[in-house]
Amino acid sequence: MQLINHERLEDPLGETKKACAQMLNERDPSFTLPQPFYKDERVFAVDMQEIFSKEWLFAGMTCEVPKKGNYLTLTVGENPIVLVRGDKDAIHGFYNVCRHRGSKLCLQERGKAAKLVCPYHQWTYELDGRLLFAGSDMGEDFDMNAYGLKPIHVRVAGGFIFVCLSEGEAPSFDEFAETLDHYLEPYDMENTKIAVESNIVEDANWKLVIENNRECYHCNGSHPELLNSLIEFDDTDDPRATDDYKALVARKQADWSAESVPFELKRIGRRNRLTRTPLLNGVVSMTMDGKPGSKKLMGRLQSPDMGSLRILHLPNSWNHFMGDHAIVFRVLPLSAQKTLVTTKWLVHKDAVEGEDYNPDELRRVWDATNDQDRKLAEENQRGINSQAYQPGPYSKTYEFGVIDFLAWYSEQMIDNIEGDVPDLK
Ligand code: 3BY
Ligand code: FES
Ligand code: FE
Repeated sequence: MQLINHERLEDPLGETKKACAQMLNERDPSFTLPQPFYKDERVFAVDMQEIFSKEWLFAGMTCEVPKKGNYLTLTVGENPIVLVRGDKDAIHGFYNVCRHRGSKLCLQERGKAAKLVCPYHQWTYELDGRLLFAGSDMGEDFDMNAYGLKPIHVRVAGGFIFVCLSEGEAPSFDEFAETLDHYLEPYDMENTKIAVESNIVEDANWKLVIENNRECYHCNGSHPELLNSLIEFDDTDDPRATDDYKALVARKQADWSAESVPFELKRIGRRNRLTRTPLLNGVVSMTMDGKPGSKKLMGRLQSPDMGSLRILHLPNSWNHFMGDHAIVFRVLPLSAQKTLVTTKWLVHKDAVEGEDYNPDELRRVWDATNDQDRKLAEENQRGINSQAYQPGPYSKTYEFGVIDFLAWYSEQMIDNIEGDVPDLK
């Protein structure tokens, strides 16, 4: 499928791409990135082409499109996307762009439609993207088959929907998909619903948002609400892990084994990391008082005391699954120094608002945490924008997660740039 037909214009980013690859090749992997990676609109455009248009991205949850005709929209850079549930439970993904004169097609964030009808001149598409109706005067030789919606890659696993805008083959995904299905089986994610959600725009580069999430070095100074439940590390091999933590893990893992829920730390390349970790002793959920935020437990779980199943998907998602509710996070870059962070709190679909859960209570810890993280990322951005900024060293004890994220980012950028700038080497 030919998506872009701009070959008469030279790639205006060609030189920027070469410079990016060179700077990434030369950087010290245990230091923050050179300033342009956080600040410069041209480098941002390269991020959008080489990462956000080529890698798998977390888009939304299958429970957001529960029935045939339900759709969900999002925007990746300049690309509006629509995900729609069609026949046989299939979830289709398309550019949300009409093939007549290019209007955006589905305008709501979520909606339900028997067919997808363009608001401009009512061209009408089947849920699988075929063009069904194009007015009455397109001429006799008009070929309806040539004007279907442009598809994107879509994968569904464990209740998550991922998309990839790559023009050719998408990167491999099978191992992560199988792992997600396995780890999320106890939660029956198709039968959950969004209790409440938030969208915040942070005045910071998307990588600063992810870097901030990949360490808890800042937690003590910034996150009193989160530290009512969260332990600052999640691995018995972590240099900070105490004997008490190791003993707690051993006890909880015995309980989790009895419920047949996975807990092992699993890494898939550097892109994905999954692990179940205990919350503070005596605490079962990320709520202000540590008690369940929803009385109805998720899926087949019998105990609320499931710790937190943490799932990382680079470049744009981290998640916490507890016994009573789950919190999913999606990061979408808006410009070099603006990023949309969407947080969704999910509960069992039969949980009754006001009886089983109170959305205002459910969201309190992570609303506070998100706002604290927003301020940290924004101040980080302000300092980086200064002419005084130069890359600084990460702590290998506290910030290895950030080092890993940037190792993934650098490797993907260099590989993907080499794929489309032939004379790079
Ligand atoms: O996602 C988390 O749980 C936390 C928030 C702060 C640090 N990060 C690892
Ligand atoms: Fe969609 Fe005209 S642009 S029908
Ligand atoms: Fe934080």
